[in-house]
Amino acid sequence: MKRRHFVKRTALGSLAGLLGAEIVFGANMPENYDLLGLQDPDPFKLFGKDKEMKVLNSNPWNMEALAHQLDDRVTPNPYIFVRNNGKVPENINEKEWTLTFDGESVKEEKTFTLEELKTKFKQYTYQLTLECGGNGRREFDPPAKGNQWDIGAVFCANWTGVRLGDVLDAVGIKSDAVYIGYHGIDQHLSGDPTKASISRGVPMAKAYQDETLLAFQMNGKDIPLVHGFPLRLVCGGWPASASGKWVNRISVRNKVHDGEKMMGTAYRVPCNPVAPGEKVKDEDMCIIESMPVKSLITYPKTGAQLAEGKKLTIRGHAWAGELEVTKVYYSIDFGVTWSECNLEKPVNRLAWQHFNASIDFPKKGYYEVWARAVDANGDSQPMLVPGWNPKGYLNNACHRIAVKIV
Ligand SMILES: Nc1nc2c(c(=O)[nH]1)N[C@H]1C(S)=C(S)[C@@H](COP(=O)(O)O)O[C@H]1N2
Ligand SMILES: [Mo]
Repeated sequence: MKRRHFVKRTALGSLAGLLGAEIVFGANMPENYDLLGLQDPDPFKLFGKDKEMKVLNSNPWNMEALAHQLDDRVTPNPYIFVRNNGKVPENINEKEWTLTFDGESVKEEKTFTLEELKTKFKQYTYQLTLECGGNGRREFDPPAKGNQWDIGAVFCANWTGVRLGDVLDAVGIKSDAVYIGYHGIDQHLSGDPTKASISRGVPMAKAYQDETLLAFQMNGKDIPLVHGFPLRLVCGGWPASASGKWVNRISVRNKVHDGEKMMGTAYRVPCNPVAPGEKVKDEDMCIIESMPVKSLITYPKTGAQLAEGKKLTIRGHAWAGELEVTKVYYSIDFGVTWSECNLEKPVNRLAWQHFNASIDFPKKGYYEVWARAVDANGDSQPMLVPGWNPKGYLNNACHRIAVKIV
């Protein structure tokens, strides 16, 4: 991933600006020298991520997991995908952190310190699945612009915090409230302080769900900086873009929140299906709410080899936005026949569910194992990429792995 900048000695003057200091012995530098100070920082070290994570972009930082890295029941930090729209904040002082409630539909503006949030409200811990709306984007044809996520922009962690609903009650909300919008402190990529990198939100009904948290812990520890330290809004089951990182302000709105990336085509899909490549007017695009049913085979890793006559136990997770997953099936014959997997109940609403199956292969050779989940409404994952849309959201096609019996 490291980008190398071979430096020409003649460029010394402009380099001082990039490095923030004069290169004192610059005249001694060999021609076309690879200056350490100009190399990208190591994102794995920077964010505590596993070296196998796939970096999609360094400005802003975006990285995703491979399927087998998501094998844990609760995703540990090294495998949690990173999605930033702006710059990751630095030098956060947790002791001085405050959260302000404003907007047309608060009775009065109110500010809490982080300490007040932690001590004045009851704390809850839930496992919540967060998936980027654009997960799976790379499969759309014609292609959609944006991070070319494969399957790894999803995770399920333990989140500890207070219920947003409890805090909204303490603030006092007018009866005309329809939406909340979050504001985080991350700067826009341009560095322009008047621009927000992202400011999205959810309708009041979602804001008031038991599992919608203002969280200060992830997996039992302070939230890692890149995932929103010291305070994050967590709205499980909805596109992860609704879960604002580094939140310091929540606006209670008397209309659908119109913050950055709420309008136009951002995190929206055509209200009615369109043909691949079709132009869609902004007013015909609808906000994504609950994410569709999906599953991942996390063991074995694709490409696994197994001796003839042995059973293979596959396992993975399935999730369905606001809904529960009721069945997961697997197929080893390209979808001609399907067998049911064992499926566990979720630990709590909006947590992903675990499945496994013990598979017999009829003879030596190459196989693909497909998994297909079905939600409580009876909706199934499609085998192929579903509903093309201009921004490449909501690809919940079946996941598959290759297996060789030798
Ligand atoms: N403040 C802030 N919150 C944010 C974002 C961001 O750029 N800034 N990105 C959103 C998007 S698009 C996603 S998919 C998730 C990613 O969360 P993660 O980096 O913890 O995986 O955070 C959401 N919350
Ligand atoms: Mo996202």
